[in-house]
Amino acid sequence: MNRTFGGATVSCVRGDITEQRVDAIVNAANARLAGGGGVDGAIHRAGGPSIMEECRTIGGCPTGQAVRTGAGDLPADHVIHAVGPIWRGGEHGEADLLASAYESSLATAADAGARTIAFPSISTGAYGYPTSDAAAIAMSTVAALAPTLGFDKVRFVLFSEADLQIYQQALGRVAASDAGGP
Ligand code: AR6
Repeated sequence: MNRTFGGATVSCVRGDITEQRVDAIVNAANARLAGGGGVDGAIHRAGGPSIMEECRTIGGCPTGQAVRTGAGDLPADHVIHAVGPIWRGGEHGEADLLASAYESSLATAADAGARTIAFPSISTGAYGYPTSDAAAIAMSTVAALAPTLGFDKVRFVLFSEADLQIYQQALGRVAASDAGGP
């Protein structure tokens, strides 16, 4: 499923983020950039040790922000390590922090010259953010910002069929409101 906002085509696919041939892939990292499970574990395993070496040099990243490293053995050129919020019930600034993590990822990738980028579903695994709420924030943030930063393609890469459906619905809603529809 694809929708275009300005010059940026946003799509949702089911797959593994480590296999994406795009300029930049986004990691769902933690504030210490210390590695872990989920997407983070998969990226460091597939990309090799150079990514962690760069993460150690950078030292950390505040929640809601993102930093860039190379991509080691991965097919992408850059890894953008974004730190999403841990879900604590929704009244601790989680929505703003999640939007900020997407914004900072796009800005950091654009600074590095990226025009194509792949995102996982930040914060909805170990960090427990409800997926449909997170998908709505992800889509509206990307639809608003990706065209102004010169992106050609933004791909959401979902691990499960259920998550794919949720992200597709969110994309459809944002496209409808962008077009002035229902
Ligand atoms: N490709 C795409 N999506 C994936 C992949 C993959 N290879 N592997 C898992 N997912 P999570 P978070 C999905 O937990 O919630 C780590 O330990 C997964 O099914 O990776 O932001 C970090 O070090 C889920 O839908 O990220 C942090 O400590 C989504 O990616 C913490 O977890 C995000 O799940 C970050 O937690």
